[in-house]
Amino acid sequence: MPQPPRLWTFRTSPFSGKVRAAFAEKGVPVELVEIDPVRRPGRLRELSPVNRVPVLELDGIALRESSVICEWLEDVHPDPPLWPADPDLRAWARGWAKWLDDHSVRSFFLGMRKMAFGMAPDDPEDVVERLLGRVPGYWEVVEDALTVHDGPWLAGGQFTYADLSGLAIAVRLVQWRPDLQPGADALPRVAAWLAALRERPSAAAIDARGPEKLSG
Ligand SMILES: N[C@@H](CCC(=O)N[C@@H](CS)C(=O)NCC(=O)O)C(=O)O
Repeated sequence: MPQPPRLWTFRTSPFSGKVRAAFAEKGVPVELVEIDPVRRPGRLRELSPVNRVPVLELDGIALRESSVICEWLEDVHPDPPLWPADPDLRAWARGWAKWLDDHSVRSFFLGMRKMAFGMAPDDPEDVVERLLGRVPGYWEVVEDALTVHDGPWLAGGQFTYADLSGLAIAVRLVQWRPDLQPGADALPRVAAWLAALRERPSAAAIDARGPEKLSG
């Protein structure tokens, strides 16, 4: 019997949260394997030599990189589609998914992680301020992006993986750093987009965790 897909994650990992939410958007059940991010179980490195999550363990293969796992999900469970059918719009949405992952999500979560768990020896003293200080400027970029297809989502009327890339930060921002939220007066589109993301039923997946924590 084929083994059901198992997703290795930890609750506060944004890239894991994106994948958990993608499964929720598709209505596809997935077994969560919760890891201790500080003392990672040895099995994780066997599945993925880079020792990072998320990892999707399938029958005989392990997939890593959140965007790649989402591509697998899209291929295997095409409905409802989470990319636009139009190739131009799809490429546009892919660009925003990547930009959000590489900039807003990375800066915010790396800054928060360094604040909570400490800096690396070679980090500049103000690394946390530098990382978190980029976030307000990123909201201005997203405000402009949201004007292109007239919302409510980045690609217009269809919710896509580009929006999913903003889901973890939308949820954690109000929990951890409400001061970094965009103001509704200055940046109405992005403020509305973040609020709409938090209203999505799949937003609950950002706080989901597996039944027991595996530790190394
Ligand atoms: N580009 C990767 C990033 C994965 C990643 O950085 N995962 C974090 C948790 S969100 C991690 O495991 N970090 C461990 C580390 O930095 O050692 C993806 O999208 O899956």
